[in-house]
Amino acid sequence: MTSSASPAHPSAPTSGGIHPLVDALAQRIRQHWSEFPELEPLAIDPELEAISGSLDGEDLFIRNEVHRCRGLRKLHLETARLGAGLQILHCVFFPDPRYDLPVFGADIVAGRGVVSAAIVDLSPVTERLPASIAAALAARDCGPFSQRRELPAWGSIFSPHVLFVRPADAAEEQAFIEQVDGFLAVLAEALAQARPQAPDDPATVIRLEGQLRYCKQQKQNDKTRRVLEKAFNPTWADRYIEELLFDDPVAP
Ligand code: BLA
Repeated sequence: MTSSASPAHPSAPTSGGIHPLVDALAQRIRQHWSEFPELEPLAIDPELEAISGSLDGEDLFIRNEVHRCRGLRKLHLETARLGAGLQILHCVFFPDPRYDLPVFGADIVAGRGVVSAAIVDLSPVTERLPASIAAALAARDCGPFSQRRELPAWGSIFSPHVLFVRPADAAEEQAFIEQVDGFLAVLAEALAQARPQAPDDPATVIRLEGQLRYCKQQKQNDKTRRVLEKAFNPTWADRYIEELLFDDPVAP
């Protein structure tokens, strides 16, 4: 193993060398969740909250923020620098299955100052998105992006409205932030309207299964696992993916 990782103080630096898109998008996401109903922090293992070390002489850190709110069982934002200049923003909001809400997901991967992947979606946990959400997403402006990317096979979990691009310049990076903003505004509106169903309602059970499928598919992304294995080690990567990134949802 070429890396060393040790828990750091939660105020450990998170901006030294971070890509401005990662920083700006993280700020925009925090701004949105601060207005979500009944937002509260979730407890997180201090060993996973802030991780810092070095890899091949480069700084390595991960910062994790985890909350819940009415309608969403887990809001997770990770910002990371994982060696070789690789910078990541990973964000998933998992719905409380009692509510008819989709999964919000956004991911940015930047290497040596160039963003290779920027993706955002509201992903269905049933056969299709709730009609009002689908209509709001269909009505939005799809942005100026010059380089759209093909989804991998496991990406069948995403909605028809998923945006997956390689932003070509600073203007397209800014446009990506505005796109994420648009998806979050649609989610915020759905959250404001949403009412819970019973934990044993068949619709709740179906949504729980849909969320489990979302996690299973995400875990097929070998690129995530490979990066974490290289920065830390396979056992640690496995625990991180299974316990924090895509832990199986439990019945409400
Ligand atoms: C791709 N994800 C990638 C890549 C890396 C990571 C290195 C390849 C970059 C590229 O194709 O240009 C790594 N992503 C990570 C790591 C974490 C992470 C280490 O989030 C976290 C610690 N991935 C997600 C989520 C989505 C997602 C929530 O975690 C979408 C909502 C998507 N990442 C995603 C997709 C690809 C990707 C679709 C492209 C995969 C491919 O082309 O095969």
